Amino acid sequence: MIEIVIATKNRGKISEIMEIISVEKVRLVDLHQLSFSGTIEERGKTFKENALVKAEAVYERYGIPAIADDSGLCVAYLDGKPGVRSARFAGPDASDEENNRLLMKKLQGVPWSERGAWFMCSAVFYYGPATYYVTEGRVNGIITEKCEGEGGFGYDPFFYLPSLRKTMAQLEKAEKNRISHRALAFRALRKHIEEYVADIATR
Ligand code: ITT
Repeated sequence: MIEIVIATKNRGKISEIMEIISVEKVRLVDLHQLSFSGTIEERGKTFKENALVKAEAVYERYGIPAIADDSGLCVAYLDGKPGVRSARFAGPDASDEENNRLLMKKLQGVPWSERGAWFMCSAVFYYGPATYYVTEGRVNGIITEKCEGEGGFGYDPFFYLPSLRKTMAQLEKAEKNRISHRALAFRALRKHIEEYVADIATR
């Protein structure tokens, strides 16, 4: 088995990534299993930069290939914010509830037609010094005024998908993992991981 680390402690992401990129001959371990302590500073201006920082830091620490996800919500009315600061929108250790409350406050009274938003995800597979692949995924939606649904995490209960007539939190896990920004980014990344695994096997 080839071991690959998922360079995150976000349990919502871990469970989704595990399902999206299960690859034969690969054992995925997360940072909780490795008892990773410490923080990785996310100072980048883009999702890609931050995903790369996370994957590289974890690769350097453990010396095994790492995959990372940097993702967030971009709201048109807020000029693309919270964007890369999505996890810290309401403050450094903000909970999902606090972030959602701030989002509702900022969008109070904003009409439906101006509540367009999108989720972005950059995924990185880092498997050698300065050797990596980056992929991206995006999904468009509208920010609701009331939370609906119990699934997912983060901003999901407020992210409405017009084509499915449901919020992201109302989707079954498998359905979210078919259409989400993370699904799109990691499905594209999975091809590179499979090539890497096939390459190792022939050595
Ligand atoms: P790591 O850095 O350890 O990966 P994090 O939660 O800090 O975990 P990010 O910096 O990438 O991760 O911030 C992502 C935030 O964007 C996340 O906390 C949510 O608030 C939001 N987000 C990302 N993907 C989401 C999704 O699928 N559904 C709802 N909210 C999401």
